Amino acid sequence: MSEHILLVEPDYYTQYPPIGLLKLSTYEKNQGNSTELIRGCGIPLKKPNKIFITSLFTWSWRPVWRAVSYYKKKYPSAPVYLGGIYASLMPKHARLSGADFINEGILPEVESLMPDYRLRPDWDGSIIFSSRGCNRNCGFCAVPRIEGRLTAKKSSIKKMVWLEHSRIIFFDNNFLWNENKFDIFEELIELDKSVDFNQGLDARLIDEEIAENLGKLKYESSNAVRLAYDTLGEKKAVENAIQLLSENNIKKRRIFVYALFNYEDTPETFLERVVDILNWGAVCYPMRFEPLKALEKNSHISDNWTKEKIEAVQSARRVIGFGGAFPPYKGLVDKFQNASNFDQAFELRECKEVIR
Ligand code: B12
Repeated sequence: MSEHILLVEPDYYTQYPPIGLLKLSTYEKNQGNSTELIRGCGIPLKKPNKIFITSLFTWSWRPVWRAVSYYKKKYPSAPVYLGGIYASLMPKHARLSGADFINEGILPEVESLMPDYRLRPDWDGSIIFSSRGCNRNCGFCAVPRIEGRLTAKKSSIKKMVWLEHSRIIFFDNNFLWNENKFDIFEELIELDKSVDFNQGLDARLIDEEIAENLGKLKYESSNAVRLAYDTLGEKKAVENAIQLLSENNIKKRRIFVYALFNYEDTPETFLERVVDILNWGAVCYPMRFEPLKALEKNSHISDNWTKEKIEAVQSARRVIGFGGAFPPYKGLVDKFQNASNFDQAFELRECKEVIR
């Protein structure tokens, strides 16, 4: 007998549709079941036989708990399944929500299915994992814990693109490690939709051939490619990648470089990376480290940092930055470059007009 499955996206802040649930919806429909998607605690059109709740950042656990207890109370006979990032990283904590089943990690059987975008007709972008996992084992990243080493390497993504969508968004953790990437580049060039490598590209893997392919793709307006400069050990690789991209049709000002801070760095080594990025002509996007199992956002302060110094970076992003980033505007470059130390670099005496 066919079942009705209620898919619940808890009402935390999110910029993307609940892609895991949309894949589960297709899976369930293929089994002859019906589905409906609800955000937060609402009233479904039909009484569900099963309830699937997803989760995202660990610090967004409260809305997840709220959803579990709301639906358990409303439909005591329907089992509640809880999956997603928080459930995978903190299964013991997630169990305390009262959910009947906790799903850790991904579900390989739904991974290659077209997400059921009919449930989100307002959304205009095909979200694709052309691979899962990552072969690097960076201590600040949760991916190896949830997904392991690079797996599920697709050589074609065409069938994962929804015809009506104008953009393609890759959630891959390390797109360039997939040996089938050139087949995917070919498809992307043919598809001619705008592309977003949402999680950034590994600068250490960018060579002439890859830069040439990246240069042939269409990107969204403000930024083209995102890279990361997490430690000073990556200096040469990031500089080289920016250079190669700029020789291949991608303007330096359209390259966003994430600079991790509040991890094992110090304020001074962070400043060195900020100055490097701006000197290379790219946009610097400071990225505050959050521990893998943080239950509160913005509360962790690493041994080398203080609350005041972190606040100085965040204020600078707000006051003299643009959209939280530092573009290589002359005033900004001069300010950071001429500072003799971190405190001077992030002091906010000048007004925004001077920086521009
Ligand atoms: C896209 C993304 C973003 C987007 C926003 C995502 C969004 N939805 O709004 C952007 C780029 C903005 C972003 C920002 C950040 N991100 Co981010 N991001 C991701 C990424 C790539 C995917 C997250 C996602 O949406 N997944 C959708 C999921 C749930 O769908 P799915 O994976 O297909 O689901 C499968 C399973 O989970 C399961 N499943 C899911 N739901 C359910 C339900 C049931 C019932 C069942 C049975 C199964 C199931 O089955 C599915 C199919 O296999 C992950 C890394 C990753 N590979 O997952 C990091 C990740 C979530 N981000 C992370 C971090 C640290 C950040 C930042 C803090 C970085 C920073 N320092 O600034 C910021 C914070 C932003 C904020 N708002 O607080 C960490 C989170 C760690 C944590 N403690 O929670 C992750 C894990 C990456 C990492 N490197 O460690 N991020």
